[in-house]
Amino acid sequence: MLDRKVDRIADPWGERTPYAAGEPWPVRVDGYLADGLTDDDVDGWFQSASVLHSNGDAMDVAVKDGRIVGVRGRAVDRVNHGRLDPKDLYGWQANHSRDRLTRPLVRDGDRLVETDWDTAMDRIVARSKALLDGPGGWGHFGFYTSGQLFLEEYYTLGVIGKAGLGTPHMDGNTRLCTATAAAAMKASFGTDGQPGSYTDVDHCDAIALWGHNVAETQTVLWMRMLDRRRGPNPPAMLAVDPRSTAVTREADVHLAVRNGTNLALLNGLLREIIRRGWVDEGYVAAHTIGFDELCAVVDGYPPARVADICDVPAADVERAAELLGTSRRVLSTVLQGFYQSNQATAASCAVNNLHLVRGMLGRPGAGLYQMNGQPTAQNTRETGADGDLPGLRNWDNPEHIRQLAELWNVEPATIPHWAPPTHAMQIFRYAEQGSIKLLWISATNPAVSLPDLARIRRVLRRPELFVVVQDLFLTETAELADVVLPAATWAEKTGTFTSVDRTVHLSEKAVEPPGEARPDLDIFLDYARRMDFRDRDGAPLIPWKDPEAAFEAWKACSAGRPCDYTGITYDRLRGGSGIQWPCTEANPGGAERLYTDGVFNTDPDYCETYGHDLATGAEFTAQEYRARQPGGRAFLHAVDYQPSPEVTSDEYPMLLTTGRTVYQFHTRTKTGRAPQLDAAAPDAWVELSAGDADRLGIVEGDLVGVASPRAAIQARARIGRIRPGVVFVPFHYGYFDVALADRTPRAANELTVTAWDPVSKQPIFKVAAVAVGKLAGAGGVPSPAPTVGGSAPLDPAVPPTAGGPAAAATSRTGGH
Ligand SMILES: Nc1nc2c(c(=O)[nH]1)N[C@H]1C(S)=C(S)[C@@H](COP(=O)(O)OP(=O)(O)OC[C@H]3O[C@@H](n4cnc5c(=O)[nH]c(N)nc54)[C@H](O)[C@@H]3O)O[C@H]1N2
Ligand SMILES: Nc1nc2c(c(=O)[nH]1)N[C@H]1C(S)=C(S)[C@@H](COP(=O)(O)OP(=O)(O)OC[C@H]3O[C@@H](n4cnc5c(=O)[nH]c(N)nc54)[C@H](O)[C@@H]3O)O[C@H]1N2
Ligand SMILES: [Mo]
Repeated sequence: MLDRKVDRIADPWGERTPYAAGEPWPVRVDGYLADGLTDDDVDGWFQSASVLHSNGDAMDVAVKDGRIVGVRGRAVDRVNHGRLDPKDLYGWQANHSRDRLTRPLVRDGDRLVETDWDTAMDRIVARSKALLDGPGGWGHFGFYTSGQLFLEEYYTLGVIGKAGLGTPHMDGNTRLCTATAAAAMKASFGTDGQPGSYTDVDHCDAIALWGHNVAETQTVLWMRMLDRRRGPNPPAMLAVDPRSTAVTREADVHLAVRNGTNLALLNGLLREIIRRGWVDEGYVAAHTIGFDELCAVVDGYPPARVADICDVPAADVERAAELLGTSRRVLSTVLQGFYQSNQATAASCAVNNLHLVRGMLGRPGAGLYQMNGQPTAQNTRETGADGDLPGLRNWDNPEHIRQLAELWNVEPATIPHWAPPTHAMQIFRYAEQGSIKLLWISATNPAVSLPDLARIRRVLRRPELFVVVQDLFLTETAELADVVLPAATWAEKTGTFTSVDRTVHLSEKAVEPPGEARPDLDIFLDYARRMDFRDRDGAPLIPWKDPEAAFEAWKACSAGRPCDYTGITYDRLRGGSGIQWPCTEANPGGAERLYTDGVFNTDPDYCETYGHDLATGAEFTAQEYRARQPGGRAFLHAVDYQPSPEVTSDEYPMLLTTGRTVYQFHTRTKTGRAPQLDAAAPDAWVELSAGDADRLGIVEGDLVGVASPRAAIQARARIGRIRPGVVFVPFHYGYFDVALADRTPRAANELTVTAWDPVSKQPIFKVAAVAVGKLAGAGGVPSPAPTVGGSAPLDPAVPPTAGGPAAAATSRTGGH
C-alpha cells in the first residue's frame, strides 16, 4: 500500500492507475481530513455519496465531536473504486459555514425577519388554503424543485402536488439540466433510463464525448477514462466542444464546432457511417424503425456542407466518422454542450441513432450515457417531481393514471393529466403573468441559474407572487422570498439517490443540522399534515413519517416499471456497494445494462410518452403512436438542422457560451464557502481566443464588458484556446457572494436568452449573441480564471492554480 499527499487543487485528477481492456479498474482511495487530523482522530464514519455532480462517487463522512471533519472514498463501490473529486474532498466545509440559515425568515415590508417554524408554516398554509378554496384553486400553485434533494423528498413532494393539491405546475431545475437526457431516451427507447454502465469504460475501444467536459464535471469518470488511455490497448477518443478543455486536448479527434450546430454534425456523421457501410444491418432490421427516413434526411449533409455549417475541417468530420464507424465497442457520453444548445433533443437523439445503427447498445463497452448533471436529477425524474409522472409513467395513458390513483387511493381526476405537466420556463411565465400566485422553490437558486436574470428578479419581486424558498443560505433567490425555510442538507439527513448509471446509494445522517434547520422531507411532511391532505377514505394522504418509510412507499410506486426498486432496502445499501436499478427480489443484484436483448420500452402500454415531432415539438396522440407499431423496437429520428434562435449580428458579432470549472459547483453556495475551492476560482472571467483578443485590443487580465441584447456584465479576460468568434463565461458567479459586497453584474445569465428546445423545454444556455469590449487595463495582473482545464491560459507566465498545504489530500493505491 502506498499513501501519498496530493494537492488536489493543483492536480484535480491525481495519479494514474493504468489498466487494460476487460481488467477491473484498480482501487485508489482518496481522502481529506481537516486540520491535519488522521483516521485515528475520527469518532465515526458515515456512509454517503457525492452530491456535487451526478457520478455517484461513494464516500464515508468523518465525524469528530459532532462535526464533519473530512471524507474518504469507498473502495468497495462499483462507481468510484475509492476515488473522489476535488469538490467532494473540500466542499463539505460549507455545511459548517457560519452563515447557514438556522431559523425561518418571513417578510416584513422590505426586510426578512427571523421567526419560529409555526409562524412561517402558518403563513404558507394560510395562503395555500385561501388560494385552494378560491376561484382557480390548484392553478395558483407552482413548485420549482431540484436535482439535489433525496429520492424520498421528491416522491413526497410529488404526491403533495399531484394527489394533494392536484396541480400540474411542478418541475425541477432538472429542466435546465437533464430534461433533454430524459426526452432523448424517451423518444428513442420509450422511457427514461440509462442503457449503459460505468463498466463500459473498462471494455470500450472508443469514447465519444458529445459536448461534455467530463474532466471537470465528472472528474472521477474522467480518471477511469484516463486510466484506460494510459494502459495497454487504449480506447480512441473523440471530443466535440467549441472550447479547448482537458478532454479535447486528450482526444485523438477534436471537432471544435461553432456552438449551436451539433445536429448538422451528427447528421453528417450518420451519413458517412451509412454510406461507408458501417451499419449493423441485422440490428437495424430487428430492433429499430425509421431507417429509411433517417437515410433520406442525413443524405443532405455531405462533409463539405457540415464543414461549412459547423466551421470545422471536412477531413476531421470524416476522421470522426471513421473512428465511430470502425470501432467495435463505442461508448458515448452526451451532456450540456448538446442539452443546452440548439435542437437539443434532436441532436441527442442523433447520438442514440448512431448507437442504434451500429448496434452499439446493451453489451460491455458498447455504452451510451445520456448524462445527468446533478447528483439526484435521476430521482427528480423518476419520482415525478419534475414534468413527469412517478415511476416513469405516461401522463397521456389512462391506465398509468389509474395505477397511481389506486396506489394513492385518490380519484383519477385529482391527478393532473389532461396535458403534460407544466415545465419550469412556463411556470415562471405563469408567475410573471399572475396566474401562479404561490411559488415554492426548494434547493435551487433561479435568481442566478435561469436565463435573463433581470426578468427572473422582476418575476420573483412581484408583490402579487408569494414566494417560498427552502435553502441552506440566504441566496440571491432567498433574498426575494416571502418566507425562507432553513433546510438541513447532505450528511444532516438520511435518504437515497441514483447516479447516472442507475446506481442507488444511501446517504446517512452523520451530524445534527445547525440551529432549527430541518430536513426537506420533514418540511414537506409538515406542510402535508397542516394542509390535512386526505385520501378517498378520509385517511391521511401521506402515511409515511421518515425516510425509510418514504422509500418503501416509493418502491411500491416503482414496481413493474423500468426503474423498479423493489429489491432494494436501506439495509442492502449499507456496508457494500451501491446497487443498480432495476432491482427486484428475483434479480437482487440489479441490472448492469438495459436493452441487452435489443427489446426497448416502446410498447404503447409501457412507454413513457407517445412522442413528439422532434423538429416542432408537436405531440403525437396515442392513436398515432400505436399506428407506428413499435413492438419493442427503438425509434430512429431524422431531423434537419436549423440555426439557433439567436445568431450573431453586426451589433452582437460574437457567440457566447457558458458552463463550468472543476472547482465550483453551480451558484457556489457550497463551493464558494470551501476555502480551497473558493480560492482556486474566486471570481468570474471571460474566455477569449488570441485572435479575437488582438483584434479587440484586449490582453490577459483586462477588465472587459460583455453585452447581449438583454444586459451587460463585467469580468476579467482570460486569453486561451477557445474557438475564434466564441466567448465563454462561467455561470457560477451571482452578484451575491460571501466575500463580495460589490454588486457589479457578473452573472453569465444576465446575458442568456429566454429560449428552449421544443421537445425537452430545456433552456438554451450555450448559444447567445454578444459584443465584447475592453473597459480597463489589467496592469499585468492575470484574470482570476484557473489555469487548469478549459480556462488554461495561453500566457505561460500566469501562475498555476494551486491549493498549497491547506489542500493536502491523501491518495492510497496498491491496497485491496
Ligand atoms: N465542477 C463541476 N462539476 C459539475 C457541475 C458544476 O457546476 N461544477 N455541475 C454538474 C451538473 S448539474 C451538470 S449538468 C454537469 C454539466 O457538465 P458539462 O456538460 O460537462 O459542463 P458544461 O461546462 O456546462 O458544458 C460542457 C461543454 O459544452 C461545451 N459547449 C458549449 N456549447 C456547445 C455546443 O453548441 N456544442 C457542443 N458540442 N459543445 C458545446 C462547452 O464549451 C463546455 O466545455 O456537470 C456536473 N458536474
Ligand atoms: N448560463 C448557464 N446557466 C445554467 C447552466 C449553464 O451551464 N449555463 N447550467 C444549468 C444547470 S445544468 C443546472 S443543474 C442549474 C443549477 O442551478 P441551481 O440549482 O440554481 O444551482 P445551485 O447553486 O446548485 O442551487 C442549489 C441550491 O440548493 C441549496 N441546497 C443544497 N442542498 C440543499 C438541501 O439539501 N436542501 C435544500 N432545501 N437546499 C439545498 C443550495 O444552497 C443552493 O442555493 O443551473 C443551470 N443554469
Ligand atoms: Mo445540471
